[in-house]
Amino acid sequence: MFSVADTHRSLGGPNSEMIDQIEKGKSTLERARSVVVLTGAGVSAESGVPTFRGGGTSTVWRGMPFEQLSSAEMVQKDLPLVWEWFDYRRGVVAGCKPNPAHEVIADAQRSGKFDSFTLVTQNIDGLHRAAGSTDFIELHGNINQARCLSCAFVQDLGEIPDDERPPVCPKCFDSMRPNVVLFGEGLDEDDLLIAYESAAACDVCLVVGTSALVYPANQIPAIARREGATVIEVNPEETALTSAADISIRGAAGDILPKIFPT
Ligand code: BV8
Repeated sequence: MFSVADTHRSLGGPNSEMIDQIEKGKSTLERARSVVVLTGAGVSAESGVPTFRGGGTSTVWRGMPFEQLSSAEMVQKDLPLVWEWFDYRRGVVAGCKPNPAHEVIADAQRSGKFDSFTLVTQNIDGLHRAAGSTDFIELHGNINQARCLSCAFVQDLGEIPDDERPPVCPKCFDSMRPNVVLFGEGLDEDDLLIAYESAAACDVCLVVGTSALVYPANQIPAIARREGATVIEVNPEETALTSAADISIRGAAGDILPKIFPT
């Protein structure tokens, strides 16, 4: 009895390679005991959140590349502009909802099918939380929070009037900045250690929607591979990771993830 996949494969159609990769990804996850999922901006693309580098272009706003706007230097130079940039992006994200990729990842964590399931995201959009994921690592922080420049007190932006920019810390009255990791800033050491240790211990590292260009997040699949894990990539485009991935599925996260996670 032929399956569609067998038929396509036997005909050597244009998608036969992709069908093979999907089947391999699916069977790998079915056998997996310990999974790390690393997501980037691409996992939120189908929710309407713009990526940073998709399609070979880089995000520019008010004539400046996003790496310049989202930099430690800009916080020193022009904090009000940093707040305009992040308020603009919060406005874009506010209208976005999780897509099937976020939902499948949240379901997989809750399913109990894996002895260990660690989600690590580079995204600051909060859509994994909105989809029901819990206990995951937001390596680059969260767009919906502010942090005091002096005492590091963190407050939800929902508690701060939109016109209070920069927000004033309720504890020490200094100015607050977005609670995100900017270019040129170190990541939270504890978060990074957990992410690295999970990667070193997992048997499958699934990398979804990242160009794999940003350090140190891009070390996570490298550590997993070095310690013997199978690395699966899901991305419509080739990336800096593709040549090192064991399985590389050319496709959109919202389409592919429901096909490869065990139901
Ligand atoms: C640090 C928060 C040290 C802010 C972010 C030169 C060489 C190498 C490294 C460096 C260098 N110069 C500087 C560095 C270090 C720098 C870095 O890596 N720069 C890069 C650009 C070269 N890194 C840092 O500065 C980090 N800190 O190194 O600290 C240190 C230590 C101690 C003390 C001081 C310093 C901090 C990095 C964190 C920066 N903050 N975000 C904000 O959001 O504004 S990173 C930012 O990029 C976002 O978080 C984003 O998620 C992240 C990574 O990008 P991606 O997620 O991969 O997004 P991208 O658009 O690139 O790709 C999207 C992909 O999705 C594409 O491949 C596309 O094909 C795919 N896609 C599209 N649609 C879909 C899809 N996939 C699936 N389905 C779809 N439907």
